[in-house]
Amino acid sequence: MKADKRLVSTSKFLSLVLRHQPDVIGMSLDEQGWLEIDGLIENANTRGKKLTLDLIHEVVATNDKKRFVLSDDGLRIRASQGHSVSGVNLNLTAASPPETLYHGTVDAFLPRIREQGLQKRSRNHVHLSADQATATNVGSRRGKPRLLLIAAQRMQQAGHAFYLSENEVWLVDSVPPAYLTFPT
Ligand code: HQG
Repeated sequence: MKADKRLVSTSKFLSLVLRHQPDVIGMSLDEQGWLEIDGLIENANTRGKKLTLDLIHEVVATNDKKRFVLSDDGLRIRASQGHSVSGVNLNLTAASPPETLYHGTVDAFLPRIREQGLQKRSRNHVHLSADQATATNVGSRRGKPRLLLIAAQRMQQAGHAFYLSENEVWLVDSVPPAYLTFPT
């Protein structure tokens, strides 16, 4: 397999295990979302997914969105955000957002978002971006991207907590419709 394909495939596998389904390799995350790397490699290899320490280090270092981090002692790995596994607490501290944040979505979801605001759906948070380009890319995963503006400071002043993940994704519990500006 070409090097980049191998890295993308490993990143997707690590996203699956570290965000969504650690049980695919018979493991579970600790309360802060960490997994022992030795066990991860052993259990992945037992189940036919080739994984080495070098490969993990290469993915962590080169990943386009810096999705994964190693613990200070290098023995554990976790995803910086994007979890759907319940009970994971990343211990993020609340942060002050810029005046406006962005969310990329698609037309099909707009009627419900107008009614309900942004909901976290299967993940543990709603994901927002500080720049339009990133949010547009997120939306384009599903079709023609539609950009929503979030009045983030106004929302925070009204008591909603904002968190910034280690890889600079803004996380909130939900965004009520009153703080959203929709595309015309
Ligand atoms: C939509 C990727 C109907 C929402 C990206 C989105 C991101 C609603 C979808 C990260 C809704 C959820 C997260 C409502 C929200 N009714 N639809 N009330 N509220 N939605 O994948 O933000 O590459 O869970 O617009 O880059 O798309 O995996 O969230 O379309 O950072 O690292 O429901 O995933 O990161 O989809 O993407 P997702 P997202 P990675």
